[in-house]
Amino acid sequence: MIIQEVFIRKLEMMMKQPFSTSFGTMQNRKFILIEVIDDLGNRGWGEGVAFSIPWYTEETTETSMHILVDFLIPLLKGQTIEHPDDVSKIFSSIRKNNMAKAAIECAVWDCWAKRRGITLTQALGGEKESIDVGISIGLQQDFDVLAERIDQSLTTGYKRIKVKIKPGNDLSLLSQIRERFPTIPLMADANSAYTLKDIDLLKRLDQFDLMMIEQPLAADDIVDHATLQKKIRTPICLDESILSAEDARKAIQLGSCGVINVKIGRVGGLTEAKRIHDVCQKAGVPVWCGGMLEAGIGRAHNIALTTLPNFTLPGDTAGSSSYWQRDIITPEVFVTDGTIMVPQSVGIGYEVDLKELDRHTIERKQIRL
Ligand code: OSB
Ligand code: MG
Repeated sequence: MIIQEVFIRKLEMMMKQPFSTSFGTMQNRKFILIEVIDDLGNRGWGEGVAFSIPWYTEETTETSMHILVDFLIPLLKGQTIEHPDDVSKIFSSIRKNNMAKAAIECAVWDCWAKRRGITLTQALGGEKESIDVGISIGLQQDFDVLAERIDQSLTTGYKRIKVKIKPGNDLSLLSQIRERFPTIPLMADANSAYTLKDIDLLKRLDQFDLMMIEQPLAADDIVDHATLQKKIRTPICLDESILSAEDARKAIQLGSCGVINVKIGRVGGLTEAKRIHDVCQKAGVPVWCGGMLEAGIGRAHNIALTTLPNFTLPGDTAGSSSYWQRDIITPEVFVTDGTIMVPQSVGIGYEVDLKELDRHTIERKQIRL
């Protein structure tokens, strides 16, 4: 397969509600969509998941655009791609910029699956016909609003509830949740808001029987996490700290975590996400698929990835309607009884709604290779 043409769009989509984490609040989602066309006219889609502000990782929508246009897409010129795994090798001279890499790599995976007439799930070696999912609920102004969101999510059947915590909004928040919902599968994500100085507070989180605590310490740390994990019973789940299968191997070897959150964008694409899955599977460490407030195309890639067997814990792939008035794919992603049916048609398995896409497009580029 040879990629002959790449269309890049920048979209701007307003989320139904703002989403707040320990690092900030997001509502106006600006992101990149990539469409590749191969030598037989097959098409594939990928979504860039970087935010407009570099507070989750150093990438932004604009840096992704720059890296894609000036470096990554030109590297594909004249390359014969036997398998989508080749893409990460072609990009190996470019350091990091994982979200930019993943955007185009995911488009190549979709295109390759369509060329072979198979689903993306089949292309990845996935096994599930449906996936169990959870939901991530951002920080709220007051507890009643949060409780109402949890209630709604339980009614939709979400298999676990993730809440965000930050210093000053942790122990009392979790004890209020546990008072109201004593036995629900619950976890908390700190997005790197603590340090080892907070060890006494972090130890006290054990009383809430959380499924795990996600990324309590620094984004670039696996050493302090190992120290912390020895002192708390709650399993640590690493998110920001894991950028590759090598990172996963080292974190597991050090005892820095009991669980890993895999995000396709954070790790540079589906090939690396699969490798992390495999490393964790061999080590007996369960994984789940994280989210980046994606629109439908990113969501579709997450669903396919989650069909791999070691994705044994419910991830953050909530239904389209949790984020968007109207998603850019048809059908939208629906969650019933906390599960999503894995689509059965070729590639990502959803149609892209071009009318809806055009409505949100604020920039276009076309590159012939
Ligand atoms: O840490 O997983 C995270 C959203 C934005 C940035 C980071 C994170 C999140 C979420 C929400 O937790 C995931 C989602 O619903 O897509
Ligand atoms: Mg997280």
